[in-house]
Amino acid sequence: MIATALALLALASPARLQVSADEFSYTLSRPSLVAGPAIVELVNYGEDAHDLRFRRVGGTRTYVVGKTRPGGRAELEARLLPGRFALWCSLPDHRRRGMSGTFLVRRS
Ligand SMILES: [Cu+2]
Repeated sequence: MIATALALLALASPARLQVSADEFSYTLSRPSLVAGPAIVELVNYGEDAHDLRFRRVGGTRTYVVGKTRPGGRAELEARLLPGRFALWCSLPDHRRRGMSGTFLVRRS
């Protein structure tokens, strides 16, 4: 009974991914998360503004976590499909300077 309740609780709570930004790189809290509801949080530890965009490889939708000032944070709730996602900062020149990466969304 308790196991069932815990399983339901696990299903109800979204997966979380924290992405820390700095000049000029991202650090991810985990390399993969389970498909379904997710909260992606951008935390800016840098001295410049940064944002976060990500898209599933082969997908068409680009998710946007808006520009955050130094010390700021922002988050986005989304329902993610399984696959590999590419992420990047859209501020001029930041992607080329190293602000990009990938993460994996795996089937539960
Ligand atoms: Cu940036």
